[in-house]
Amino acid sequence: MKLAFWRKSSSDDQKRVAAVAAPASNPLAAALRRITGATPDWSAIEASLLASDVGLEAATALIQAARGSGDGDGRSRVRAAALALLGEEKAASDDEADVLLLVGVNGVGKTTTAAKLAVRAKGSGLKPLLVAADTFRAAAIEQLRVLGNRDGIDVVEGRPGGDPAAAIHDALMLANARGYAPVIIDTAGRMQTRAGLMDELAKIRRVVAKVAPERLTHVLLVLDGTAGQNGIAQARSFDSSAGIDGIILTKLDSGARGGVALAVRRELGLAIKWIGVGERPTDLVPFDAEAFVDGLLGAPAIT
Ligand SMILES: Nc1nc2c(ncn2[C@@H]2O[C@H](COP(=O)(O)OP(=O)(O)OP(=O)(O)O)[C@@H](O)[C@H]2O)c(=O)[nH]1
Ligand SMILES: [Mg+2]
Repeated sequence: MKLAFWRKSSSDDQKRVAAVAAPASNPLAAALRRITGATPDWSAIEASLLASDVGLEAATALIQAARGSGDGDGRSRVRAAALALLGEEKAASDDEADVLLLVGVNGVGKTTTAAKLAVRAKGSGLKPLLVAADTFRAAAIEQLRVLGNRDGIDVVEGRPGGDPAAAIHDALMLANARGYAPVIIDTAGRMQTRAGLMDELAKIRRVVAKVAPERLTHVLLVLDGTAGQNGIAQARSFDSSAGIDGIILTKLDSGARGGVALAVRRELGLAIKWIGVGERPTDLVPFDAEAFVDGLLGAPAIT
């Protein structure tokens, strides 16, 4: 089944990505205009990158790469370096995943993002299934049920206090029988430091591989874009326990300065798949590196 198209970014998506990437009052664009010939003011550009939450490591790497590449003005050099850092588009097969398992610490946006993904899939003519596998809290199951009802999406509910893997097992059997895809699984928030909880994630992954071996499964780590360096530490820990296939960066609309995406990419080496840009069901867009970098750097200077 061809699933990739629901993740393709439209021009409207690209505008939204660019808008959340843009730092308030765009100091970067201003710094990038302070260019005299081929001698950009690198320290001003680095300071602006830091002010946009790019982080010291990524900012240093970007400036180094941009300085080293002799071609073009400051903006185009920084732009090329940022795009290289964000990496090439993933291979097409990467976008064919039809089981998406959302993991992350408490409150980052897993449940609402699961619903947003389903809305997007449905809007593209697919038949998504939501799975409420956060069985730790009855309220979490209720939350996904309400979102599913609101958006007209079927939800398989785990039993409060029950084994999340059992709910996932049932959901995948149903999906196989009734042709649901993608299957989007919401899990409980967990501390990355709690070994038992992290083991459970590994178990869930094994169940999915067993029940639906023909379905490509991706574990997506949901990170709160406003959490900064803390998010990076979470990601390392989740990756070693469950194996992370990609990142969903949420809340870029609320206080996070977009540069955090570059920090995440640089420090984790994991692809950002989606970004959350608000609280409405449609406020999730595919991460688009070019649109993002153009938003971050501002419009090119008119010369
Ligand atoms: N502004 C904004 N708010 C968001 C975004 N994504 C999620 N939220 C909000 O973040 C809050 C927590 O979202 P949930 O989806 O319940 O988070 P969770 O990770 O499932 O939380 P737990 O199940 O408690 O671990 C809610 O108020 C969401 O509306 C986003 O992209 N932008
Ligand atoms: Mg939740």
